[in-house]
Amino acid sequence: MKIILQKSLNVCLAGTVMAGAVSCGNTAGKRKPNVIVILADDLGYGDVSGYNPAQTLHTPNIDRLINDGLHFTCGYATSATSTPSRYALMTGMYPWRNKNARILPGDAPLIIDTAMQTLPRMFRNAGYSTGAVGKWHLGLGTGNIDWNGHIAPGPREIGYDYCYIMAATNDRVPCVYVENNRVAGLNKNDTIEVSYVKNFEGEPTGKDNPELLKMHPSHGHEQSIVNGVSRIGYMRGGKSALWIDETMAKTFLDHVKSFIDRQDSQPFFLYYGLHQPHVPRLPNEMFAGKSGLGPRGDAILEADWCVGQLLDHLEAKGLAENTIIVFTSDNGPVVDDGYRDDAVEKLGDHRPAGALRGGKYSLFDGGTRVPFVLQWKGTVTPGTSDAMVCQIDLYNSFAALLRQPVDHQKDSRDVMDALLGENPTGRADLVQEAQGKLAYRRGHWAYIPPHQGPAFSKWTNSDLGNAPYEQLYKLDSDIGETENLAPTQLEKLEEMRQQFNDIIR
Ligand code: NG6
Ligand code: CA
Repeated sequence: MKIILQKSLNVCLAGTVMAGAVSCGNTAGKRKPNVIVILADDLGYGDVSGYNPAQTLHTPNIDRLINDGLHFTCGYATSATSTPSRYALMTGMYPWRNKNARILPGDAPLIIDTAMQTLPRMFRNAGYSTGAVGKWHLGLGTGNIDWNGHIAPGPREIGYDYCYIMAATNDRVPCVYVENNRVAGLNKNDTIEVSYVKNFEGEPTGKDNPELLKMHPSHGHEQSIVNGVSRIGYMRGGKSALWIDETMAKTFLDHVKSFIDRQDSQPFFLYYGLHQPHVPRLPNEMFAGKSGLGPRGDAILEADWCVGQLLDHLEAKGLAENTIIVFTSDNGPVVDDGYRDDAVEKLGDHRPAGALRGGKYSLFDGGTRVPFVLQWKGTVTPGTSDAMVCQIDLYNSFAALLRQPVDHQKDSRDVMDALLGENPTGRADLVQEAQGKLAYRRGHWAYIPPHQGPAFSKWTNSDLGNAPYEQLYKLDSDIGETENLAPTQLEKLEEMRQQFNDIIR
């Protein structure tokens, strides 16, 4: 298959570019493939039924991607939280090289240098039209944003032609959508004010006015109230533009579809940041009560529906075969992430991280090993791959596929042959990050250096991976990282420590 594929790409991509389309040998007018990256928020390795056929939660549409594509058993986010993980995806650089790549508040400045070569810019250079819809969480502006004016820099200033985003997370203010450089639908006289320091005079908060809440916090999340849910941060005004959590999925999906519908002669690259199943979990009534697992499970069903709607749309437009879809998640799963939403009570036998240890925020594999699927209908043979691939690799992998310069200064690796199912190994190693702390994976081995901090999070009820001693696990025989081999496998330990230090120093 490799030979056929390489040949077709050579013919195709080295062909004459005419009005943005590539003339492809005798298939004149055939275009470069469109590329869509769907990034779920806090979806775990065990949350997708295609990865765990025995589980009760069914994700039939993500399973469509799996059945018609290649799914990776060792697909990674770089980080166990959103901002750093998205930073790596967008830039191809390890987030721990940038001290600002930590969970950002909703009024944080953009943390990507606007002069940097980014994933969307790489696509743009290859002749693509680029769009970002959904969760952003990489900061906007340069500090002191005026939410009533021109909001920049943001996605458009790092390579996206179009964007329709939420600034940070669905539990952080401002609870409005930003379309290109403005708050969408904002009425002129309806001024928005945002603060992460203090409340605005006379405005209710979750802390002081719990009677106004339809969903109550379990920890944090007790500041401004929007749509009956108290959030992180304070905001006032902007009533004309406030989002409604229950229609957020449809809103983003509609903008995804209309972005696709607007495309003409150019191929497109679309980043689609799903907001589910991040807290607060308020899926549309279509999904309420449907999973039996409470709002977290229902939100996963809603995310799955979004994927199905997108696939149907591509099919209806005749784009199913010439579109590469990568589906993955920004970090591992969490059950209680700050709201009393029944996720713990209704979890039953469901294991969001599957057999992996830890979850969101963790240095164990459950923090960063996530569902990771690539579908390219008609080109990539469906199946399973054990190759290690990471979201950070999308930059150099797609650069190589599209005959753009591969940037060897980046931490991104060209693993396109693994992504297409032609190489069983993928990247040699990966530095994983959780809350600013690092761990290291090479081959089947996982190494966690000594870290200060709690071993266990009582808030999220999960292992964080901190220990005052070194940890070494052999993942092929111990996927759940239960037996620390550091005291016995001294040679391996020394090798792992050395290789890890060579990268981070
Ligand atoms: C934490 C929030 C959590 C979530 C997370 C970011 C509290 C107590 N916890 O600080 O709810 O918002 O930040 O999640 O406030 S992420 O997926 O965007 O990284
Ligand atoms: Ca996340």
